[in-house]
Amino acid sequence: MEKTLGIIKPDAVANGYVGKILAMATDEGFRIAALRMTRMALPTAQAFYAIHKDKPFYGELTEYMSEGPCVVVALEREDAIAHWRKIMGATNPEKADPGTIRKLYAESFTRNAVHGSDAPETAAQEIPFFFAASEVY
Ligand code: FUP
Repeated sequence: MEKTLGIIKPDAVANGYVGKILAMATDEGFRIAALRMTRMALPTAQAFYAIHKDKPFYGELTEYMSEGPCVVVALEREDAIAHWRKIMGATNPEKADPGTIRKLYAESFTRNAVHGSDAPETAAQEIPFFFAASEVY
């Protein structure tokens, strides 16, 4: 079993897609191991996306991620990291496969509805970024 960090981003929360996205996760066999709604302050979003701090889109990305509440989840399943990325779809929703979360619900390349960890080392940093060990069930 593997865990990944998922984020339902501010556009998807504001557009009312929390229930639909969580249902897609559980329908795909994910167990919700942790869940919280939280609005990141700008410095928190900047810390979460520190890997992108030199990229031209960093300002736009971190302002968007702090504009309203997200729903953060730790999702558990066999092959959780790769499988969550598969059902999220490509980063750019215009390139995402039909039926993926981003194709269905994303607003744009930046405002792309969901996040998922991209590797085991990333998940091991991202889950504790949001959850104390005692909050992961
Ligand atoms: P992903 O792993 O699919 O979330 O994508 P990345 O880690 O490469 O990028 C993180 C976020 O930055 C993406 F979800 C969307 C945003 N982004 C842009 O806004 N513009 C870009 O050119 C690349 C990424």
